[in-house]
Amino acid sequence: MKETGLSEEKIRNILDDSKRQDLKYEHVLSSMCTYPHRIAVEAHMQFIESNMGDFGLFQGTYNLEKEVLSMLSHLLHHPDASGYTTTGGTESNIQAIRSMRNLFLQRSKCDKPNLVVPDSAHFSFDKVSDILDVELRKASLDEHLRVSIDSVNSLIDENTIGLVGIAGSTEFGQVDPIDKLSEIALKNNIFLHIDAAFGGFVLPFLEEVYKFDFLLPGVTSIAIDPHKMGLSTIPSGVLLFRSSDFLESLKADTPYLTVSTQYTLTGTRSGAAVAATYAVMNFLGKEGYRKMVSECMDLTHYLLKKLADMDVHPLIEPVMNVVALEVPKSDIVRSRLANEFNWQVSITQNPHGLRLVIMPHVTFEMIDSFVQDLKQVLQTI
Ligand code: 0PR
Repeated sequence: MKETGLSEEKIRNILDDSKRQDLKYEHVLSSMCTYPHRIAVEAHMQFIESNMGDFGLFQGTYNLEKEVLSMLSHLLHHPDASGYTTTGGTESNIQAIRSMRNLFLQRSKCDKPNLVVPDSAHFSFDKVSDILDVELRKASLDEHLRVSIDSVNSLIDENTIGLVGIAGSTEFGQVDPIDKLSEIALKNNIFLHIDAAFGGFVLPFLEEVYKFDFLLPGVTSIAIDPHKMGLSTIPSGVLLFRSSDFLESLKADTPYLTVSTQYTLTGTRSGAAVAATYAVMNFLGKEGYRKMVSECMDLTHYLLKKLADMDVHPLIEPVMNVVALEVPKSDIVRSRLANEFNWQVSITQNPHGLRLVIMPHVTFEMIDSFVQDLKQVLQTI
């Protein structure tokens, strides 16, 4: 830091310059985030100093958080759910598994607890394993890239604290057979966490019905991220538990704050993101999200039709607005698209493919132009 501060003008120039170096979403087909809704941005700015880590000081924001939790508990079919707003899917997954582990260890003696997750689980579960010292057992996928129930069953033993099911996998946008996972969890008397960080704001608004939430009796917790398809600002995740016992198992005493207990992983938490989520959910309503999801799906099908004309096909029929394509040498294709045409796409690992996420910032024009550029790359690969 310099001894004497810079002028406002100088700082603005530096910031403008840095902002110009950031990619515009108009070139991004790899991200699960997008421009937040303007009403979310407005609310975020209005509550910019609000700290949910000491919510006794910010009673108004705290009431907004309660409203957000209530709206999502209803959406996910369990009005009595308890939880809190997190920084996103990673924190929600850590806290969900931490509570499972704590409750499991309260009732059973066990040296090395393990957790069964699909092979398609987000890398946040590797962090979970490291932080919580819980062994991760990765179940294989079936030909539709959903977790194989036989594989899950084969990995469970007396030290298994629970299972994870994914409702919208990061790479493929696939939904695991959560009804079957729910039955297995109940049969074995273990917990079941659903990672709906991406799919939580998609599945309830699709025409086709997918059972993935608390309607299934074995589901004990759900992660759902407003900062992905919820159009809220970053950082905004939500973690919901079927019963308050889970939350209680995360309790820490905070005697000198305005509230004497905390259940969260972080201390200081953004109240701005809470207000943003409240604002956008109330502004759009279910109708607004249904329209947004339907537009993303129309674009997804438009893209697939154009790609089929070029003999490029998806690895699985997309369930949501995530497309994994069967493309040879996908890593080279990805870097050529970036270097020659300024497109950001990503790749899938297993099986290899080219991955596109059709977020609300994507337009028909973007797809036309991307497909044209992809065609050129594929002709010369
Ligand atoms: N669970 C699932 C299913 C996810 O897809 C993600 C993130 C997480 C958990 C973790 O969420 P947080 O990153 O909010 O903690 N999925 C995206 C991914 O890893 C996150 C992302 C978003 C990455 C935008 C890049 C990007 O530009 O691809």
